[in-house]
Amino acid sequence: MPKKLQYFNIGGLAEPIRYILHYTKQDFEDYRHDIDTWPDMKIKESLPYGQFPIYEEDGRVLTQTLAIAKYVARDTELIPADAWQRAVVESAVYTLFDYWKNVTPYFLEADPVKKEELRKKLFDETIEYYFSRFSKQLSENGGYFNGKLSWGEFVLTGIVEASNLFLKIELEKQYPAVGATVNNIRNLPGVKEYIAKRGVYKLPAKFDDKK
Ligand SMILES: N[C@@H](CCC(=O)N[C@@H](CS)C(=O)NCC(=O)O)C(=O)O
Repeated sequence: MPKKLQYFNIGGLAEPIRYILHYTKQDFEDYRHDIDTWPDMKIKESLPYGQFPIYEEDGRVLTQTLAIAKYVARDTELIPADAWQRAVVESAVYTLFDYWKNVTPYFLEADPVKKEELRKKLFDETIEYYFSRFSKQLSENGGYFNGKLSWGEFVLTGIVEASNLFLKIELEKQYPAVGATVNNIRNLPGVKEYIAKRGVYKLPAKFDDKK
């Protein structure tokens, strides 16, 4: 049974999974739903928890970005052999998602006053809080979370790219150590060719408040 990843026609949370699948040379169906016409309630109600990404293999369905990313990286050098090192990478990806949980309420907020409050906190505090720390950890560990390429740097790259797209910023420029790691991932064999083929993502119109 072929592997299938379902998400929207943007990078978002699926992109680190796509990167890992391409880097590790796994064939999969990269099924993309149109984000502009979402929600399709029939499809949404058919999903285990109503959201993407979902990953299917052998008739089984897996939800949650981090569970999927770790699963598709299994049996490769992207999962550290040592239990402590595995935990350090997991700690990094959970922290990346702690950061990301501050971003989604901002771009989903429709009320301009509430949105402005969220924007201020995000841009004045949250980004710097997390990214100064990610930068430090990467700088102290040779450009990786724990001294060696792992699935954690793929997740970092996806979260940085999604932040750039949805917040209209360039985190790589603000945080050069993060930029160096992201650049490294984007140039890995398999990932590089995939990026060249898929082109540049555009911010979906419904999330563009023209600011
Ligand atoms: N914790 C979940 C979050 C999934 C999630 O937020 N998915 C969003 C896209 S990034 C979604 O499907 N949104 C559409 C909806 O909720 O209808 C994960 O990491 O997979």
